[in-house]
Amino acid sequence: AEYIIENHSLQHFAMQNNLIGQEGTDLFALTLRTNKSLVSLSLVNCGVNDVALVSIATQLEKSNRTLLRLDLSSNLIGDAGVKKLAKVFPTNNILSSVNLSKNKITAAGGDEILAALKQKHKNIANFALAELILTDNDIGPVQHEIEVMMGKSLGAQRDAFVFASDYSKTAPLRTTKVHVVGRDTAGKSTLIRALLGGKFSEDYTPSYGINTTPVLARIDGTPWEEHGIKPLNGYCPDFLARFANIYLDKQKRSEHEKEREEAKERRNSIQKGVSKLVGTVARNSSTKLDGGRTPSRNSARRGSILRDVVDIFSRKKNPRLDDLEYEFYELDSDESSVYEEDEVYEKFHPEVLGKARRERDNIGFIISEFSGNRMYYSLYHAFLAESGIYLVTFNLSHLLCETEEEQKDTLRYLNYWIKAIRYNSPGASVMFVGTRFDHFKKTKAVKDFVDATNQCIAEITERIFPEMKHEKSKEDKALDAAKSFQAALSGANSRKVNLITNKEKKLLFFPVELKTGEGVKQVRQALDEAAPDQMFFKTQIPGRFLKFLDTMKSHGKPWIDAETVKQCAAKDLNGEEETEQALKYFHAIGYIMHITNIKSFKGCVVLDSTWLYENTTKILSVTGSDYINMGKIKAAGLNNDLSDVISNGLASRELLALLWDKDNFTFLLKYMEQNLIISRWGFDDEERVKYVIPSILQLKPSSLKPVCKDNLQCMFNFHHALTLGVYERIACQVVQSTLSSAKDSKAPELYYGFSKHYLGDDFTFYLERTPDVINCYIEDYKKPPIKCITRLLKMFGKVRECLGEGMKFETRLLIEPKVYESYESVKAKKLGNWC
Ligand SMILES: Nc1nc2c(ncn2[C@@H]2O[C@H](COP(=O)(O)OP(=O)(O)OP(=O)(O)O)[C@@H](O)[C@H]2O)c(=O)[nH]1
Ligand SMILES: [Mg+2]
Repeated sequence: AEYIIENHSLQHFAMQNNLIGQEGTDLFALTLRTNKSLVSLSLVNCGVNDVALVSIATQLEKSNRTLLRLDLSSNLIGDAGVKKLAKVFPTNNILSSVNLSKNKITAAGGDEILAALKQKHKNIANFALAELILTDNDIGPVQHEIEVMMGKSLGAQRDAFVFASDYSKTAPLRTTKVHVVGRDTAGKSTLIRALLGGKFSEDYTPSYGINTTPVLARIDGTPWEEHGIKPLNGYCPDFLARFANIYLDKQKRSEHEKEREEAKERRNSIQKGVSKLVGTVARNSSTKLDGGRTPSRNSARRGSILRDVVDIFSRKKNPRLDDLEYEFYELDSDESSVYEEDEVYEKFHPEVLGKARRERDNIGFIISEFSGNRMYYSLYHAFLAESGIYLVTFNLSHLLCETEEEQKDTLRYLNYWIKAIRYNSPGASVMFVGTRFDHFKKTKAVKDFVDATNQCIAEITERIFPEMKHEKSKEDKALDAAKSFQAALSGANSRKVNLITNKEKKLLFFPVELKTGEGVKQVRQALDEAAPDQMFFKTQIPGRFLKFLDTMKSHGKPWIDAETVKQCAAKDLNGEEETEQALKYFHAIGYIMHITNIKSFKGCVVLDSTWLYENTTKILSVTGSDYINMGKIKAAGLNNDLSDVISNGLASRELLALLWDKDNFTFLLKYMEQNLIISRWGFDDEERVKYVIPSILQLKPSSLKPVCKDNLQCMFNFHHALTLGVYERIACQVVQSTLSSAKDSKAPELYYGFSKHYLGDDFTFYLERTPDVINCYIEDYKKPPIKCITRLLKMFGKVRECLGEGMKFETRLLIEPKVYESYESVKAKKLGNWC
């Protein structure tokens, strides 16, 4: 038992024929109090007596909210113990199966159980108990009554499942994405572990690529739980159960409303007898004291839900729009059910419903950690979401206490991420988390450090959104900056990035101390609070959306092409428009990836995004051996190929084929090529096909400097919006154009952020990346140099197709020392040496 107290991933524990005694019982009770993963506990023939049961039941009544199954058959339990356990039934809404057969229960115990069930049955939404085995006791006729009672509650659950499987019913899934981003060693993995209630570790293991964990958050600020959404199986029961649960909830609500109505009527009739004056006073005071605000809140809520619905599902021909009102649904609707009733009941064990019950009112977060390692950054674009919450994580001591280089680096990463968010996710929320607050606390000047950090974040946000103007009131600069940050975004884009500030401490960031867990609760709560504001969080989606997801998943593949998506949709959804809505929705909350920007995969759906992360990052992880099976590479005789990747960024087709599984090789290769992450390399005389990967190139030798002829220098200025990945994609694009347009071109010389290119004999030029600008220096030309820029602009256009319209820049050409002019006017007026 000591072991299971500590082991937080243990789900099942079973023991037989083993006398546990008093000490053992106490340990099990403690386990039920502290362990947050135990789902089933079985103590068969272990001498469990009334005293033992009382202490177990006390935990089930008070604190445990995970246990679904309890098997105590063949023990020494009598009426006193059962009396206590029966008390659990009306309050614990998780426990769904209890086995008490072969014990010493009599009619008195049976009466207690029956009374508890009756009480519980009234409260149908909380009814979890689906199985109660009492055979081989001495209960008498009451046992039959208990069975009838149990049958009724089962009927309610069954109805709920039928409801859930119905096509047209709607419910919100209450799910949103959380992206945890920041530089390496910022503390991202540690933060996620802390949010989940895990243990702190001093050890640092770098993360590779993107790691996704679906979790459930209870809104009481306690640690989050990992959620069992498996990418390719177990999907539908989870979702339908959640749906079923929401139905039960609605039913409960309507019961409440009925009760309230009745109470109101009673009150009214009493008031009629009282004098007018007294009546008015009574009404007024009751308005203030209790439910006075409720009606207006209700109608506001209804309004907002309707607005959501109209936003997302507004289709003039939608015949079901009336149904979307937040109302109670009749069960005997004549809509055809997606699943047959019996099928539904067979498919879903009551346990599933019990599990879903734990999720009610909870929030689903799909947490993704983006590794801080720079080689993955050019990939991230494809995985950033338009909506959701960004946790921008940084290490406080890196930012303020270490070497200047370290500080600069930390700032660079912060800048990078703010840019990326501005660029890719104009609808998102941003939250800054500073780790290692413990480091600060040792010093006396904690407040100074905190202020400095705050100022730093205010400056970054201001710099990246230069269009914002704000009056700096000396007192509250920080919050001012936050406001302007928001205003700037809403001005720059129609959607608004929202900065989640630390209201409690009046800061722009959340300091945390992961070693002790201090501050983690505040982060959790802020996320819980921010979740309902996220796009699609409250959106009511119809059951058929989930059926559509199930149908797509049933193909058992990590991705399916546009044609197959269409076929699935034809089965489950009403037309193309609805298909688009469903795909957009599931994409936004992170259940699938709907590819829209890549030509040959347009409309294709990646059902298992983890699979895509893993495969696409594999080739970028060549230096970390975790992803890559070195033995396999050796065995295939591809050792040299591997070193070619590491030193030159060139991967052979054979190596890629080895890393990626055969069935999906073509898909992944095309995906990478069309996303401009890799590019066919056709310059060597070798017959073997190779691909260049600009994201993993080495830094340039310091001796290599760009050479510029006739002052032919041009800058592509991104004005604080140049994110990693843009330069790499341009490099890919130039490699492609060089190959396709000028057959006799020399191979480009590529480094990280720097390259030399030859476009046949026509042009020789350098590209160089600085934080906000990509510079081009023309070394030699046989045609008017302006043509080189025109060709480059075309390539930038291709990159924009891939990255989206958010990629904005200005092209400025040097016409005399220190004087730049726009591309258009240089061309029109033939300025400088360009034309
Ligand atoms: N003392 C202390 N150590 C911390 C704190 N936060 C993180 N650390 C340590 O910092 C190190 C790096 O943490 P990780 O969470 O693995 O870093 P990461 O951001 O996930 O890094 P990558 O996965 O490489 O991008 C670990 O050794 C942690 O123990 C903190 O608040 N206090
Ligand atoms: Mg990590």
